[in-house]
Amino acid sequence: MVKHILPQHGWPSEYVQRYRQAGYWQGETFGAMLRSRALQHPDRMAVVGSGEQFSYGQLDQHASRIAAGLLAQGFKAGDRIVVHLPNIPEFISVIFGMFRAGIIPIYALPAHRITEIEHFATSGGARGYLCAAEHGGFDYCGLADTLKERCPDLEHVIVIGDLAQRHTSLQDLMADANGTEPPATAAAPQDIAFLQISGGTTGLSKLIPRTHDDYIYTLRESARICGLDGDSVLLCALPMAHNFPMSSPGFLGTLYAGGRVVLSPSPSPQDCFELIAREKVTQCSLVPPLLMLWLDAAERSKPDLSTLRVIQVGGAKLSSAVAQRVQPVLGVTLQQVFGMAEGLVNYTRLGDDQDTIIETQGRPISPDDEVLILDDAGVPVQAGQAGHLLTRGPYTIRGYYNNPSANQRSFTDDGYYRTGDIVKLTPSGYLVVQGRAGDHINRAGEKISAEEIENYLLSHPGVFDAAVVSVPDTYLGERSCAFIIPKNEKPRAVELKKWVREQGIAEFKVPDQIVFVDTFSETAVGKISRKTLRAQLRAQLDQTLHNS
Ligand code: OOB
Repeated sequence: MVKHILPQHGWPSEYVQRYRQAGYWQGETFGAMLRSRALQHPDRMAVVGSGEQFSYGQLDQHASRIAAGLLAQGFKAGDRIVVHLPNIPEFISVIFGMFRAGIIPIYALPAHRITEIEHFATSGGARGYLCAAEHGGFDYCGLADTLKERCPDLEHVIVIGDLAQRHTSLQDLMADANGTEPPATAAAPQDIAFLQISGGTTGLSKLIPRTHDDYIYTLRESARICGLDGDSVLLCALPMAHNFPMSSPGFLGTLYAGGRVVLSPSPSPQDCFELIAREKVTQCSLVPPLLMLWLDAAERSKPDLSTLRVIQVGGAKLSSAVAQRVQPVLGVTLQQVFGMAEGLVNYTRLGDDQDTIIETQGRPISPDDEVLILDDAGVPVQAGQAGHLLTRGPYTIRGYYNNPSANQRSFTDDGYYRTGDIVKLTPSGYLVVQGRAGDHINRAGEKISAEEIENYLLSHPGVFDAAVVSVPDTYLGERSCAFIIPKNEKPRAVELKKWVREQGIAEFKVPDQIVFVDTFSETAVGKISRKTLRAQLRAQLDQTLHNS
């Protein structure tokens, strides 16, 4: 069994002191945050979704019962549970219940399947798995059965929904609570509150430890920068487990500000426009491809979006042509967000001039976000030139969870995180994202590791070699293309896609396009790195697209 080290946080003590003195870390925990909001305005609506609504007081009570129920099941502070839920109100009560008991959620996306979940459970040393019985036609209970077979250390499965008979239901768990409150000291502000999932540049995702104090700092500042207050109504259209709709400013930022969160089962314009009109939504976050869908749909159907004030767009690069349409078509202020689950988040500010809002990806949240832009040799670039973005600060992690080899690659000795992004800094201190140095595909905001998909392809008996690269796509931003050198008989493209899908992974990772080649290049095999090979293939593709 993997030994699990639970560092309270990775910041050296002088930084801890500095961030506390500056007032960024205020010694708060999520459990206490919800309690204080519930005491301030118990009857105010906190969450609306799946035909239900919960006030702050009810949410707080549910969280306490879930916390007590989990402890009654035998979980204890510091344990990890993989949380695999769609956009339903229970997502919020469950995570706050866990925060209150000091139990650490590992956030999985609804699109994740057994291979990813098993990886999260093993690499996070999870004792539990919590899912919705069914969602979008997929049987998560079935996944739970396989998971239990494969992970002997996983003791408990908790299921929300009607098909929960085989496992503990959330109702049973809450009934077990017996009115006992976990001690207020179950979680300390500097403890890990949850584990996020990294975009995964190399192989499967890494786990990102975020503390109560550091994350609550981003909520407080994001709520302020995005103009949230007690009257704000935020529509959560993207999957809530993503860092972006969670905290930039997200549903957690909205709860921090005492506003109301409206959960949409899907990000489609049809579902969302109806919810915006009905619930008088004021804010929403989208990835660029969805924004494009919304813009087209709004031009056609002229929906009532009169209450909507701001749309945050991030997760992938937004083109200025699309950015320009936001205000005229939707009648709202665009706010660009360039962030990462590892920490650093940049926003354009609501009062910025149009040029800054359209052409840049914003500036950091904190005056103590340190940003370096370096050339390939690690030397700072000339002002205004593009280079590799490195960062450290009061809410950027100093290391992944239990992963020394990844930490060696991704962090400098003095604690900077190598983001893998290529950026430029404007004279006014705003960042403009130019691209990625790393080999992942940013498909509509979902990050796909080329290496992970190559490994699945290489395990197919008909594949001699495989290289996965990104291709520009008008709708998705980027799509994935797998170059395959067949062994003998060429397998069919559909068969290879089916093979990848059958590895039990999220559908968005299945290659969009497969191209068979005889060889990668004269010099390629065994002589150049996979990274260079991918760059060559990408250049070759760009050339073909350019010529066609
Ligand atoms: C967000 O978080 P992750 O962890 O899924 O992905 C981070 C990566 C960044 O390193 C960058 O490559 C890309 O996503 N990215 C953008 C971008 N926002 C994120 N690339 C270009 N323009 C943007 N505006 O995606 C995330 C986390 C918090 C807030 C917003 C996004």
